[in-house]
This record gives sequence, C-alpha cells and structure tokens, in this order.
Amino acid sequence: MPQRTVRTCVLVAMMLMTVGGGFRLQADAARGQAARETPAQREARMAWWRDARFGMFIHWGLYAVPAGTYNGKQSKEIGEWIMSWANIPRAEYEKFAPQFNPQEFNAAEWVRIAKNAGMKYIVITSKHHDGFSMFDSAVTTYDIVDATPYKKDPMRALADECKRQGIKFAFYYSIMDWHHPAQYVDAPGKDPTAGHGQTKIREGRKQEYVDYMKAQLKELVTKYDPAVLWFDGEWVDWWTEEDGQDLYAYVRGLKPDILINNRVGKGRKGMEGLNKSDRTYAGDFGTPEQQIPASGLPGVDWESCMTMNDTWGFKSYDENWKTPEKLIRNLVDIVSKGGNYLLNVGPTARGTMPSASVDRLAAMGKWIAKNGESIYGTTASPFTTQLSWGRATKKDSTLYLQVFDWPADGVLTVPATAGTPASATLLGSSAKLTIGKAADGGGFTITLPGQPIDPVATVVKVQLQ
Ligand code: FHN
Repeated sequence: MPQRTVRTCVLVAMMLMTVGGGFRLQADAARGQAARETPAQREARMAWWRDARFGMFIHWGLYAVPAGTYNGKQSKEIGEWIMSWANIPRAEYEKFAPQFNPQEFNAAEWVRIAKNAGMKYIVITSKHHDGFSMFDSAVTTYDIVDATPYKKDPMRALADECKRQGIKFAFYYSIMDWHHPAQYVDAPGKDPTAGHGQTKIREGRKQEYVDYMKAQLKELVTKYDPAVLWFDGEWVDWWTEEDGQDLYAYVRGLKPDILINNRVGKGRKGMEGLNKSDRTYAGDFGTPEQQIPASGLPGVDWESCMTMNDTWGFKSYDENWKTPEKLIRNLVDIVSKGGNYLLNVGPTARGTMPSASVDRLAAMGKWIAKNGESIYGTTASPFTTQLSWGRATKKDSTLYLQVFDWPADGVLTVPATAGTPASATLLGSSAKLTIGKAADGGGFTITLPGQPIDPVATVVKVQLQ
C-alpha cells in the first residue's frame, strides 16, 4: 500500500479513534447533540448512504436559460459559471429570471428516471454560486416563486415525490454567492457584480451573509427535510474551517441525523476532495470531483461527483457524452474502492432532462437491475492490488467479481484473499462454476463459460468459507 495511503490511514484512524468518526471534530466537541455522537451512532447515521452507493446530482437554475450562450458567445467552460466566464453583471443576469418558466418540469418523471437508473438519492442545487434560490425562500425575492413566471416551488414537488417514491432527497448549497450584496468581485477586467471564482466580503458584512445563509439553511432543512446538505463554493478566502465547523454544528442542530459533506469547511482541497493535512475538518464524507481516487480514500467515507458530458449546468451544445459502458464501469470502479458515485444531470430551462442523459441512465438501470446485488451495501475490494481484468466488491462472506475483460481461455485467475472459495456462480445463473488452484499457488481460478453475460461487466459471485 503506497506510503501516503498508509499515512492517511493512520491519520484518519486517529481521527476516527479520537472523535468517533469523520472529519467533523471540534464542531462536535464545541456544540450540540452532534458532540455526543458515539461511533455506533455515526455508523447508524451513515448506514443508508454507504448502502446507497449511487445518487443523482442535479444542477438546475437560471443558467439553463442562456444554456452556454451569451451575446452570441459560447465557451468550453461549465454552463452554470456563465455569469463568470461571460462577465455578466447582476442586473443583466437577473433578466434571465422572467425568462425561466419550466412548464415541462415533472417531479414524478425526474424521480422515476433516477429510480429506474438504480439511484438511491438525489442532490439538487437549492442555490448555486449565482445566488438564485430554486426554492420558495422567505429571506429573498430572488427566488423561483417571486422572480419567475413559473411561480411554483419545484423543490417542494421534488421533495414530496422522493418521499412518495422512496428515494432520499438532498440539497446542494453554495457558500459563495455572486448575487448577495455582502459579496463582490475585485478582479482585473471583471465587473464587480459579475460572477468570479473568488468573491470578496464587504467590510463588516460577513455576519450579515452568514445570518442570511443560516436563515436559508433553516428553511431548507425544516421545510424539505433533506437527508444530505451538500455544500460547495467554500474555497473563498473569507470562509474559514472554523466557519465551516460552526455551520456544520448549526445544520446538525437543525437535523441531527443529516449528512454533510466536507465542503462545509476547508476539508476538500481542490478536485481530489480530501485535505490530507494533519488537522481536523468538518464534514462526514470526502468529495473527489470529476475523478476516481486511484486507491480510493481508505478509512473515510467519500463520494465522487462527476458529469455525464463536460458541464454540470445545461449547455445546448455540449455533446461530449460518456458512453453507458464508461458510466457503468465508473460506478463499479468507485464502489470497488469503497466510494459513492454522484452522477450529474443538467436539466433544461423547460424543466426537461436531456434525452442523452435519460438514455444513459436507462442503460445503467438495466445493468444494475441484474447486478445491483454486487453494488448496494457492499464494501471495497479485499485485494490490495488492482485486478487487471475488472473489479471486486464484498458483502460479508460473498465476493463479487465484476469482469470487464473476459479471459480468452475462459479461466479467470483471482489473487489470494481471506477465506477459501466454496462455490462460484454467475450473477443471475445457478450453474456452479469450476474452482481451481492458481498456478502460483496463491489465489484460485474460476472456469467461465465461453461468452460473458454482459460485455460491459459480467459479475461472478463467489461464496467464501
Ligand atoms: O464551482 C462548482 C461547480 O459549478 C459545480 O457545482 C461543482 C460540482 O461539484 N462544484 C464546484 C466546482 O468544484
């Protein structure tokens, strides 16, 4: 195991040992009932999320109106950042609100698409960096009910539909806010009220913004009962880890069993999603973005968030879609390393999910319907090295081998692992497969039929003694 991973494990083990788990530490020690959470209580709180393994991310907001084009200009940048890369001043960006009227939005349809894909939770943008609230907020009129002709609250409909259809509902919330008067931009060539990766906070007005955030978070938690609060936009210089620990404790105080990611404070460290320094961070899970950590993030809960094409928010001309095979193998790869897959959809301003997204999710759902047993409720591969022909997951004394590359000679060689293979079948078949000793005397072999059941990934189920 690479030295760094060992160090991380030791570090994380220390964190887990000293405070009963996760990145949140002093926040608990300092405040509320979160402080008295025992390791067993934390395990119980994380249990559904660890079992779920696969969720839908939804980036939906005013940015779907321009859909990547402003004043005739297009960009390779991500669609939800158009207020930044097109340098759009607030007063101009606000003009998208009267154009946002998602009459084709159908909460039941969206939840059905997620469920049929095998997704167990939905994380949707309540407020992205542009500061527009996609829910009915009492603390601003810059929200979907007051500022658009739609006049309804889609988050209400979605939260209710998730409860009805039995999948968890969750919110994304951005700390950085390009619309709030307490924040501004001070960067060369940028309008002070446009979007930008680093906002500044006006002298003496940070508390005003924190109070605004807490008021909105109270609305989100008490009115919609989200299972997760997924923070983002935490990287701004004026936001500290201590601010994050305070916000973590505040939200846990509103809903003790809620899960909160490590972007509530400074625990993320860029796209790798986990700050491995030796201090402690608030948050219940790490958040690698657009990447799958090569060896996972041993010893901590983590979730890779990724797009299906190259943008989070809808862009009318981003057709760089990953294949269903790639998406399925990403899911298997992530789960085999002990993580969750949060896969994004960027709906249109009409309230529809792009057909390219819907088709891929349907294909994922077909695979998962047959092979989900090797995904849900499993833990990471027991092997210390990456399997050359596929991946592995485990559930108690059952080993699942997801075979990507079918052996030409029909003989699958499996490295040694704890436990002796007692029997092996293909998932979905009762026919027993022949088990033999590996030539090197260490592992074992399984004789497979001539053709895989599924060319993307065929699963071998091995019962270990
Ligand atoms: O800036 C955001 C981006 O728009 C998107 O929301 C991603 C999703 O995780 N998070 C930030 C970039 O890390």
